[in-house]
Order: sequence, then structure tokens, then C-alpha cells
Amino acid sequence: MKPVITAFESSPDRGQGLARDMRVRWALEEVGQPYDVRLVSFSEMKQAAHLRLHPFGQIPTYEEGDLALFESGAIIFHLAHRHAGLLPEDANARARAIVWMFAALSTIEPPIVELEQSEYVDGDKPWYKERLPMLEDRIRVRLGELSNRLGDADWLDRAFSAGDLMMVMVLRRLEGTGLVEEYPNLSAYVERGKARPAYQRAFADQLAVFTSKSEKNR
Ligand SMILES: N[C@@H](CCC(=O)N[C@@H](CS)C(=O)NCC(=O)O)C(=O)O
Repeated sequence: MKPVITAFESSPDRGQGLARDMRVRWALEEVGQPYDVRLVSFSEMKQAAHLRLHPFGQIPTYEEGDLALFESGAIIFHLAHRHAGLLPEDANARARAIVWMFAALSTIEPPIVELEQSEYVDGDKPWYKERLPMLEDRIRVRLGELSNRLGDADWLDRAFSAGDLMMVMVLRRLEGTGLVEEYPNLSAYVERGKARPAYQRAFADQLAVFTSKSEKNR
């Protein structure tokens, strides 16, 4: 049975693959699991049918038979348990890879999301520009620490894992800020992730949603 995920019908990032369905698509491609996508509009996400799947009215969701999941981290964790290819077999290496998934979501992503949101929420406030360097410096602290840990390795803990998938996707949220580029090893790490064939298939699929919609609107 093919799982079904949800994604934005009209992604605000115009096909850049920054919405969180991209992580799930990438994980599905890494493990070779075919899937279907149900596109949802912003208003549909807030209606009862979608809220039954996702209590916060967001994407992505994941349905597989009578199992319905939300939270990109939990979905990828589920896929990594069900299929080979995203977590190492060795129990300790597996536990360490899971640490990196959590680190991406709970240590690296929050200050990045705070920077993004400050622009939407406070971009018009007189103090917005004064606060910006502080928010960027908070991110730099984490990037510096991550860069030190990665060193000249290809991946965070030897073989590529769901931890790297999540970290690469979280770091991608900084595209356009120049922050990741201040750490050449992190920049190369993100590019290494993006070069994976599974990433490229996932990226092309989510981009096709945007391009087919733009063609229809011509
Ligand atoms: N922690 C959630 C975050 C989900 C999330 O923020 N989704 C965004 C798209 S990337 C969304 O649906 N935004 C629309 C909204 O919140 O109304 C996850 O990782 O799945």
C-alpha cells in the first residue's frame, strides 16, 4: 500500500523545496518507497478533515493504511524504522544517528525559525533591524559548534543517516542569508546532501507541483 503525504498546493517558497514535505519526500526516496501526494490549500489545512490528521493544521502529514502521522521528525523516524537505509544497523550507531535528528530539530532549527519568523512578524517594527544581528549571532554560535563537530567528515556520524537528512534540510532554511557560507565545511556538507540522487528526485517532484501550477495560471 502506497503511503500518502500532504504538501502545499501552493508553496510560499515557489518550489525551492523549503517546506517540510521535502524532508519526508527525500526520506521516502532514500528508502525507495513509492508514495502519493495530496496537495492542500491553506484554507483546507485549517478545516476539520485535515485537522483530524494534523491537530495544528499544517503539512506534512503521512497516512499509511489506518496509521496517520504528523511532525516531519516523527514521520522520518517511522520510515527509518520500517525500512533499511536511513539508520545504521548497529544499536549504538543507530542511537547516535537519532541524536542528530533531535539535534537538528530541537537545537539547530529553533533559532533559524526565530530569524525567519521575526521578518514576517516584526519586519515592520522600528526595532526589527536592531534585533537582527542578535538573532543571527545566536545562529552563528550553533553553526560554529556544528562546524567544529563535523570537521572534515562527510557526515555527522560516519555513514549518511536520517540525522544528516534532517540537518541538511534544517541548514537549507538559511539559504539566502549567507550564514552557512561562513562555515565552508557546513556549506560543503549541505551540497553533499543535495547531490544525493534521492534528494534530487524529491526536489524535482516538489518543484513539479510549483511549475505545473504556474503553467496552468499562464
Ligand atoms: N514541527 C512541524 C512543523 C510543520 C510546519 O511548520 N509546517 C509548515 C510548512 S513547512 C506549515 O504547514 N505552515 C502553515 C501553517 O502553519 O499554517 C514539522 O516538522 O512537521
